Amino acid sequence: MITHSTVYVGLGSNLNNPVHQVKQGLRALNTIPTAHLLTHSALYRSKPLGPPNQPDYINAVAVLTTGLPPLTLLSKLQTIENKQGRVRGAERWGPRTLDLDMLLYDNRQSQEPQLTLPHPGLYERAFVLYPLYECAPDLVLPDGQRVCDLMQLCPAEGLQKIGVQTLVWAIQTKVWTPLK
Ligand code: ROI
Repeated sequence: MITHSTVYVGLGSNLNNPVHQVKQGLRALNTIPTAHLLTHSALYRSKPLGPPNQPDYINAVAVLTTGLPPLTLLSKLQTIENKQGRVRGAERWGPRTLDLDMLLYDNRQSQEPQLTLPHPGLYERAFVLYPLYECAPDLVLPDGQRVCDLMQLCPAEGLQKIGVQTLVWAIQTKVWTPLK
């Protein structure tokens, strides 16, 4: 029997037209074999966490269903980041064209060197919690914490919703249709 897992992915960009990078990233997620984009949040503008002398970020969260195991999916995410011009090994917490963070993979908890699940930044980052809540208001994390409770403890700190969902996906055709 094929089982499908539910995966939450955080997207972030602050270089080379970040809105375009995030939308392109959402489309690319849907092209991963055996992965389907179920929904995504609005796009949000956020102040940089890390060195302040970098542009604001655009953030979003996507929800995927996939039969790929976590590390296989991780490598697909890294391929997408690379295709969108990601340069690794640059300044720590510096600007980037596209970051795809695996936030949650079902209820898995893992501390592998390549992948920590849930993503350790999930618990206190407004630019993750608010779009995550938008996708799944009833979500409970593997340790029993509710996303809605974490969000209430986390000030929005200049987080700005910049658009409603701009893409819809036709299930049979995998064709993206921009909403008017
Ligand atoms: N800051 C914001 N606002 N959004 C991000 O996606 C983001 N990603 C990062 C660092 C550099 C930590 N800061 C960020 O990786």
